[in-house]
Amino acid sequence: MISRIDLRGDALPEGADLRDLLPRADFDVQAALDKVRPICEDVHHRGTAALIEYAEKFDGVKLERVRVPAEALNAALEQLDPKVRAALEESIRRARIVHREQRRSEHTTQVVPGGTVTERWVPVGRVGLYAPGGLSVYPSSVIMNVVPAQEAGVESIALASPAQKEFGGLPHPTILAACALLGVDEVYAAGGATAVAMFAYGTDECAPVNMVTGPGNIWVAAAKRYFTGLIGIDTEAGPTEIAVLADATADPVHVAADLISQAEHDPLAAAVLVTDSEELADAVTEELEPQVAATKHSDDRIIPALGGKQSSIVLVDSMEEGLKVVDAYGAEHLEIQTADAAALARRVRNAGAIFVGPYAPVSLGDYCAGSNHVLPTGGCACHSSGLSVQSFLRGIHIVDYTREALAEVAHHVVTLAEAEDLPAHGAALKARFGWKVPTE
Ligand code: HSO
Ligand code: ZN
Repeated sequence: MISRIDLRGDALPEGADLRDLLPRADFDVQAALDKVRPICEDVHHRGTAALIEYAEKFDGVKLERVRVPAEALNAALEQLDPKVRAALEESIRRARIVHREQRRSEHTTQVVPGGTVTERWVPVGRVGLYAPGGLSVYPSSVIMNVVPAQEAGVESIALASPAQKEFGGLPHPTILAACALLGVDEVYAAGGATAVAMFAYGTDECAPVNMVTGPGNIWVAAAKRYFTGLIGIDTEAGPTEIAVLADATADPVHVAADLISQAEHDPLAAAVLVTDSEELADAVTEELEPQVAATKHSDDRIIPALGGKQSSIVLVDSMEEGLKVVDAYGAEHLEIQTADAAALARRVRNAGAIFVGPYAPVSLGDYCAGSNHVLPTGGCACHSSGLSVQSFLRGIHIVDYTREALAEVAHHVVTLAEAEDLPAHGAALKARFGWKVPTE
């Protein structure tokens, strides 16, 4: 069901050579761009009419309009199962606790007497958040997008999720209920690339946004790439990934359950176990069989995900080597189930989020840890972070110098301007001092 890669014996290769030995899904966003480009441009030119046509083509439903009426949001909240409501509320409460702490305050640095640089943090004005609704429907992703945007102070928040045929062309009612719980009232029934195009270009119903965030399929990732530069985006999200770094002390029942938990998302999802214990590898392989057989999405998603080239059990000589492997892999989610899990976790450099010890499964982070579950995939954890308040803030430098402070440094500015053959830059300084460079 799951392949093995044996890296024991020889010394591990470094950097890209090591990365090339590790499993990863083919996720060719560049190729998807060619299909997405005409769709985005069609939405640009025909707006709502194009969105309605694409909803019919891709979601099989004929919409009257794309904007979800307020009554539908209220009705979804009223009809929400009280147990689900309580769980969503707890998820929101915990996410707020963590994300509120991420707010940044203004900071002024005195560079020299009379010369200061202040960094002011200003929220993005208007954002478009995306909640998928294809293979699965994730109201939890509504929370993970909306809470950091709200805590950052974003004033205008819109959310899109695909139209669902069985709900009369509205997004899934639990998505709508989550929006209502969070106080988001601008919601659109739009999916995939068409939703990103609606946000980027705007339509008669939806004002254009400054930034789009949220997970999605390859079409969403391609559309985000297409609009990079015109609008801000978070990282491009690919199929979900779990890596587990485990030693002989790990419980194979837990490890198998956690690998399966993320394989459940998508046939392209990746589940990787890195271990120095062949006994654990064998026990996990054995344990996967009954657990996969007993769960709901085994045939359509879990078996293809675990059996795909993106998933594997990687055997290493030691936990030191295991650490190198997980760093080279840069998992979206990394669980550490070892004797010294907390100490090892502090040494990891590349991961979207790290889950420490036997009682922090990824599923906890997906819903109720307080952490964010919109995380970098595909190795992007080596340069990007998950969604946070910081994603929705811009730092603006405010430069304030007195005449004396400027005079003190003017000759250096003029020298650098001349070295770059930009004499007018220097002249902007000289003009303030009778066209002479003040000497030290
Ligand atoms: N594990 C997914 C998020 C999610 N899980 C939503 C359940 N619902 C990507 O981090
Ligand atoms: Zn998940």
